[in-house]
Amino acid sequence: MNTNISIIGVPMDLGADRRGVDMGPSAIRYAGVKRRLESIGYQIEDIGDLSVPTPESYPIIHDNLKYLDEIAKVNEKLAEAVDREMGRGRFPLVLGGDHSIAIGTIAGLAKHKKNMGVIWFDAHGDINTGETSPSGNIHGMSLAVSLGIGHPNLIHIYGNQAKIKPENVVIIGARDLDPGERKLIKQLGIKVYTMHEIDRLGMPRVMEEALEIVSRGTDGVHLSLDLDGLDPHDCPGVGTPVIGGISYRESHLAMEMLAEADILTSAEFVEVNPILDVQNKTAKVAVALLCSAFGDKLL
Ligand code: HAR
Ligand code: MN
Ligand code: MN
Ligand code: MN
Repeated sequence: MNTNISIIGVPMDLGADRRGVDMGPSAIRYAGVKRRLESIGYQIEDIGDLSVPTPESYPIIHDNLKYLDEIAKVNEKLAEAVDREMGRGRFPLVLGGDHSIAIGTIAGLAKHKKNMGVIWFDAHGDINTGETSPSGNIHGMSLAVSLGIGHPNLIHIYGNQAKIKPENVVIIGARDLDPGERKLIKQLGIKVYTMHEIDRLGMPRVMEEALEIVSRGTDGVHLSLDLDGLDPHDCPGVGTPVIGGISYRESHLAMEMLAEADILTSAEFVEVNPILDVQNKTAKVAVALLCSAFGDKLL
């Protein structure tokens, strides 16, 4: 594992309805992300937060793609930052912010990784388009956009083609998929481990299979971890909680197995909403998971 990590904060909340995820990067820093990673042997450079416009200062122009132009601009800047840190040989660790920032993270990574594996850990598929989205919130579209599907202003961010391929993606923890998302997932043949598969197979088997899929023939693996993938009992501080999620220990096991496989080349932790949280619990879980993903051992 690359021991030089660059933290990039993205206080983005234009992609989600509920305000508060803009405080996510700050909450995760407060929970000790730098200190904890340093204590297990990593060199951390925190490059700070990108600047993100305030929703109150801009009108919603497209109801089915809210804050399209503003989100596109921030993601362009994020892609540049990720590209730059990768170019410096560092591991980009992006802290959100709502999940629309995956568009920029993945676009930046795609400059360096032509055949990247992606683990999308989430209660949701985030594979809507402006046409299928029930909300118009772009955080529910970022996986589709990265696959080259969606509004031209989004899919053309920092490069023109699809940034990732469907056969290199696995979704883990899904339990709230919209009709249009189900259709697209089937069309593209994306491997999804819903809560049903996690219950039936158990997390060890799910991760063994998932790791095999994302590492087969790929040149790197990106972890896009939405904290709402976990059960709201353990992560109450998320904008769109869905009951019946991955447990605290199951999610740790997933991260530990990922660390053992030693394939991770970038990561982002998103959707932490301190306003809805209880004593920064969700940010603390994010930091604990992050440490497990970076190889922290229990003994
Ligand atoms: N599928 C719904 C939509 O597109 C809700 C998804 C958004 N929630 C998230 N993303 N936190 O994972 O509006
Ligand atoms: Mn416009
Ligand atoms: Mn998400
Ligand atoms: Mn989600």
